[in-house]
Amino acid sequence: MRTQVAIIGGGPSGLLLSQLLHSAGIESVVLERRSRDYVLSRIRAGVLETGLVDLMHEAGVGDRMEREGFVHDGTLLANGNEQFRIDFKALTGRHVMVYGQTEVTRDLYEARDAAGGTVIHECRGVKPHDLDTAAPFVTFLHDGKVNRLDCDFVAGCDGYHGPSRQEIPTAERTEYEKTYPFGWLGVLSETPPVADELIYANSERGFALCSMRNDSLSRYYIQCDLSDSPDDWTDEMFWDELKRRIPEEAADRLVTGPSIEKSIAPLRSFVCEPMRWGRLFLCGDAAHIVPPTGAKGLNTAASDVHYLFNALRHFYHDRDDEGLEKYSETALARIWKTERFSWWFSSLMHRYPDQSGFDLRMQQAELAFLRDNEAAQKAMAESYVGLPY
Ligand code: FAS
Ligand code: PHB
Repeated sequence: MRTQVAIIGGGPSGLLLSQLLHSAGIESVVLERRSRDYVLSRIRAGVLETGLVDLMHEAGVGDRMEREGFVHDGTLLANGNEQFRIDFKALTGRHVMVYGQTEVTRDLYEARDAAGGTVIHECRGVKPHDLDTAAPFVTFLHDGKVNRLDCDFVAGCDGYHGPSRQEIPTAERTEYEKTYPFGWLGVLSETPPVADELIYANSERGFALCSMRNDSLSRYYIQCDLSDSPDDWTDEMFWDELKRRIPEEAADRLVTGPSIEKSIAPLRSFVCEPMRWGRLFLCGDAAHIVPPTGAKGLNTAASDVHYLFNALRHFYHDRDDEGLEKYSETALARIWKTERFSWWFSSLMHRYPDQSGFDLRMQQAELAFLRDNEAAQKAMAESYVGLPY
C-alpha cells in the first residue's frame, strides 16, 4: 500500500486532518486501533472554539453541527451560592458552540466514508519506520496479516497512550507534566440541562460543572478523589453531591435521572517537545494534554491539525516546506497558552487537598477580581472562545 500521509489514530485529530487533506486533493490513510463503535462510544469534550467550528466548515462537515449545536454567548461561574456570568459576545464579539466530540467524530467518519476515504480499524502493532528518511513507512497487523504502508509523512494522531510520541528518541524529547490531586466524575443523563449555559462551580465541597449535549441530554461533572471509581457512586449519591456544589436556585431546578454513562477522568497537564521528528508530526493528545476545565483538549488538537494541514498543503501544492519546518514551534506557541489557561482555570475552580488558609483567600480574591473586573473577564473570555490560530 502507498499514500501521501499515513495517519495513526482515528480520533478527531486524525479524522479531521484526513478530511482536510482530502479537500486539498492530498491522499491519506487512517490506521485506527479500535473499532468505529468503540471510538464513537467514548464520551469526551463538549465545547468547540470558533476555530474548530471554522475548521469543520472548511472540512465540509459543519452542517449538522450548525443544525444541532448550541451557540453559547457566555458561561456562568458560581462561587458557593454566588453566581456571575462571563459574556463572551460582549467581551470578544465571539461565541462557542456546544456540540459533543462524539458527534464531531461521527460527522468526520461519515464524511470520510462519503469521500471514499480509507480508515482501517482494529489495526494492531502500528509502527512507523525510517522517519529520518524521505521514504518512511508504517507497518501494522490487520486481519491476521502484516501490512506495510509506504508514505511521504506520518501524522501521529494516536492520543496520549499511542506509540507515535515514543518514536522521538528520549534524548531528543522533553516532556513537561503536572498531575492534579483529583479527578472528574462525569455523568451523562437523558434529562434537560439545568441552565441555558454551562455552570462552572467552585464550592467548599469541590468543583462541579453543569454542561449539556442537547435539550434532553445533559453532562455533569464533580471533582472526586483519585482513589474513587465510578462504582463507588450511585446515581443518587452523584445527584445529591452535585446539588450541594451548585447554587441553590440551580439545585432546586435540577432534573435528575438515571446515568447512561458514568466515568472518571484523571486531570493532567502534559506537553511533549518537539512535536516533529523527521517525517513524523504529532497532533493533539499524542503531544499534549490539558485538564478539561477550560474545554481545551479537543480544541488544541484542532489548532495542531490546522497548522499541519496547511503546512502539508503548501508542501504538496507549492513545494514549500516552511510550514513543516516551523510546525512544532508554531503549534507549541499556542499550546502553551492553552496549557496556561487550563491550569489557571483549574487552579481557580477546584479545592486542593493541600490548600492553606492563605491559598483559599487567594482563590476567593481571584474569583472576586474576575467577578468585578472587565479586563480580567475579557482575558478569560479571549482564552475560552479560543486564541487566534
Ligand atoms: P484521541 O485520544 O481522541 O484519539 C486517538 C486515537 O488513536 C484513538 O481513537 C485511539 O484508539 C487511537 N490509537 C491509540 N493508540 C493507537 C495505536 N497504537 N494504533 C492505532 N490507533 C491508536 N477535552 C475537552 O475539551 N473537554 C472534555 O471534557 C474532555 N474530556 C475528556 C475525557 C477523557 C476521559 C479523555 C481521555 C479526554 C478528554 N478530553 C476532553 C480531551 C479529548 O477530548 C482529547 O483532547 C481529544 O480526544 C483529542 O483528540 P485526539 O488527539 O484525536 O486523541
Ligand atoms: C463537556 O460538556 O463535556 C465539557 C464542557 C466544558 C468543559 C469540560 C467538559 O470545560
